[in-house]
Amino acid sequence: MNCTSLVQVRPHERQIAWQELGFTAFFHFGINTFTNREWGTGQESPSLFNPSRLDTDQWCAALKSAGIRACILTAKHHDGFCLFDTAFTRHSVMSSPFPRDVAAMLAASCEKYGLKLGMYLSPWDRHEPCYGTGRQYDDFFCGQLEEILTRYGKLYSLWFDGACGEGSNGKKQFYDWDRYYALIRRHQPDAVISIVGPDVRWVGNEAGKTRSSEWSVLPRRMSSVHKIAADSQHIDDPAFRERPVREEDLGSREKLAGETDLIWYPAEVDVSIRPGWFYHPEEDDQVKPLETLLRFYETAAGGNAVLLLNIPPNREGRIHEADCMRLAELGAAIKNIFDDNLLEGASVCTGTENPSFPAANILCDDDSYWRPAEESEQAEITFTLSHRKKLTHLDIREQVRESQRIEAFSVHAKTSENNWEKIYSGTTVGFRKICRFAPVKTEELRITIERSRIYPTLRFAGAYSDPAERILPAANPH
Ligand code: FUL
Repeated sequence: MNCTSLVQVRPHERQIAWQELGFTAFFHFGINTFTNREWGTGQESPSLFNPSRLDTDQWCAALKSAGIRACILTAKHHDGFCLFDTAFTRHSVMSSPFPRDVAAMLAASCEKYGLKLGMYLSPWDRHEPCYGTGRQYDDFFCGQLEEILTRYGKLYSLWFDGACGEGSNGKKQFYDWDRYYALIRRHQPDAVISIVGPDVRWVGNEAGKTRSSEWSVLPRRMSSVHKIAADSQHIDDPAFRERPVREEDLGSREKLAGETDLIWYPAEVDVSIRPGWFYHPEEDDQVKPLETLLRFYETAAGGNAVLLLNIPPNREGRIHEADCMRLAELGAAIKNIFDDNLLEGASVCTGTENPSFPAANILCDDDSYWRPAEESEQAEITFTLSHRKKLTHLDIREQVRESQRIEAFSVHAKTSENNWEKIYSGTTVGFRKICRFAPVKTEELRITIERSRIYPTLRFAGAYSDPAERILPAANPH
């Protein structure tokens, strides 16, 4: 496909709304929390589910302290135990010593704290006797899905993972995905369908790694349910989390040259704050360090992806204080870096002005944007700051409503009269690219766009300084 066709591939508004969230959370909570396992067998007794101080407000407050804007609840994991009041099985909270609809409690807390809510409903169900029967199980699953879609207000994401094994009867189910998707579109047209779905792609690992070139324009076959299932996790193997990302180049111009059918398919980075997805008391001292989490944020939310950070509630039904402390530290670190945009008050020059898309738009954090007057793959944008400042970060964003176009860019800072130093070079930008570089003092900053599809766009640029001048652990080894 040529570039003219590539840039015709553009996001749906529901994908833009999802990507704008940037930093989101997962809550893995359920019977596994009480059995200390990652995957339940489906044979667990609901009597085990007994959180002593369950407090979904506390979960939401912890997220808010980190600047997280949405969360996804494991309404049902592979063991089939439901955290919600379902009419389709007795294997739920309603048969437990804590007979309350946890999904409803979380929905109320999200409303109170201004967080968006999404749901994880595992199609793989190791408890349900009709699993593996085809139509009968699809009816059962759609019944539960419809409950989820109609009772908890507006949802932003329905999250389906690719794990698909045998049921308690030894049978495997072939899911009627098209039927599930149609139900979601009917009840929640603004929600994205993630991972085994057409709207949001799994980045390919559970280790918090984003590709250095993360493309959102990809071959449609990437979203085929067969391909997703074949590529996803089938075994509960901790080594899996460290497996290298499959295929580094998914969407370069060269890679897409022979393709005929493309879609907008942005990446999500799901990773846990602890080693496991569910809470295990022995992992209380293994909450990831601040620097690691900050790197996840900068390389995922700032790498044309969305960060989905898992924070598992404990057996009390609360977020453990170690995780709470780390989340508050992370929120403070992000604020300290990104709250003060040092390009405010700067002037911006792009050579020939385009009156319909002026350069000044780059300084406004809204939907307006800049594009060059001519159809040129290259461009130079120079910012003159009000005075000399120390910088450690540049945040740049394309107007993805015009597709993803930038393929290579570099950043230079004027460090003295006649001396421009290269401080960063990168490839893709997309929705948001955070560039971190060694501290530099400068009054002038230049972004050189070296290659793009037809012409580049820029919706926003901001420059920042990390007061702590942290050195983050290595990112993107691939
Ligand atoms: C995987 C599941 O098997 C894990 O238990 C976890 O829910 C993760 C987010 O998705 O495929």
